[in-house]
Amino acid sequence: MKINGLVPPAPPCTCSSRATTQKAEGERLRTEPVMATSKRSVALFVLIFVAAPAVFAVTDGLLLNSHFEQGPDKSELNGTRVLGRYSIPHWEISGFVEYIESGQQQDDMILPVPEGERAVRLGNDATIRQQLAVTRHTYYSITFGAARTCAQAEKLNVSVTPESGVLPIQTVYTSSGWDSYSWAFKAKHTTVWLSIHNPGHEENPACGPLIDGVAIKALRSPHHVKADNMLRNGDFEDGPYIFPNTPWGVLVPPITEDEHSPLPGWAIMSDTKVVKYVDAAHHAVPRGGGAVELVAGRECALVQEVRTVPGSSYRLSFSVGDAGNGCDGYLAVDAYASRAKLNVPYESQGKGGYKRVELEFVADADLTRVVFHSANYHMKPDATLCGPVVDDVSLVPVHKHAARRLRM
Ligand SMILES: [Ca+2]
Repeated sequence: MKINGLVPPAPPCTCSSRATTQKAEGERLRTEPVMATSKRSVALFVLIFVAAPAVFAVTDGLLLNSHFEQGPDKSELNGTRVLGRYSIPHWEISGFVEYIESGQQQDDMILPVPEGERAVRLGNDATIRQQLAVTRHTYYSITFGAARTCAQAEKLNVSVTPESGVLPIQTVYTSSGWDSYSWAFKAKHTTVWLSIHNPGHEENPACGPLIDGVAIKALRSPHHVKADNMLRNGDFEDGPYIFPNTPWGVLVPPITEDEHSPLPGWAIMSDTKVVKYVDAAHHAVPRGGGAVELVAGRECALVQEVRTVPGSSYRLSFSVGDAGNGCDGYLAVDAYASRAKLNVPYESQGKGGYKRVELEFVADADLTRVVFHSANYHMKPDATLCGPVVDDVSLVPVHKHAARRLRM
């Protein structure tokens, strides 16, 4: 369903967005999945292989040459610019694409490519794309690493025909300058092109974001519900792929269609800000493997709409905590359901922990919107945005037998 309109009015952001050119922390994954092999005859396979670029059969994980470690021949480069459409193995490019290695400079700025690594930069109207073999009608999330370079309001257009989404990447959420972004689609065909395109038109045609690392993960249907919870994916156990060696989670950008959300069931309401999906491997997560960190104050809300019976009572329960990532201080989450509102203060030491809270309300419509946002803006000591964590959200009907008996 499409969720229209925004939640409570948000004040302008008083925080500062920033781009840095420091080295990325941690090592990046270098393993590559095995290319698909056809079960048909070798001759047929060779014929297909020669006629078209290899189609990558999707399993959860990295795409082929996802970190661009295999680069173009020197003869296919003019400086850093990649000349040929097929010069980068397993990718097809168009427009002003640069092949960037660590240590390369632009003017007086060192591009934030980690030591020993390689990445591509998408200049004006540049596109990289790879063909994927997927399962029809299945939902998938895409995760990719991006770093903003010179332009202020950089955006990326991610598409799998016929769906596309424009992801704002102007705010930087890590001290390394690299963020992981997610996007989702439902496969309409068995073979699809995944494209990442910079729609920008800067004066300097080379100005544009760096891309490094592209992965895919099949998602559970956004319509899946458990017997004991009216909300879908209330425990956030289903979410986008997280690179095993990135300790900073994955950003989920604004998405008003919960049908195509990297967090199945949930919409992200904002103009340009995001929520962060965090995993138990790198964060303190209240329960299970995943949770959501509300990193953008009141400028971004996590929303789900659920069918309710007007006049009936419901109980919304959820956990509020911190991700154990140094985000300390007086955090708070504002929760809304129907006309009820609850402000949940949480004093964070930045080391992990959470508390359970409940909000009872009477539905006043047949669709009730459940909304969470951080009540304030917070920053970690490294000046990156952070906030409270929400997890384990449950909505159940409350049967008021006593009240009914009184009325009889
Ligand atoms: Ca969870």
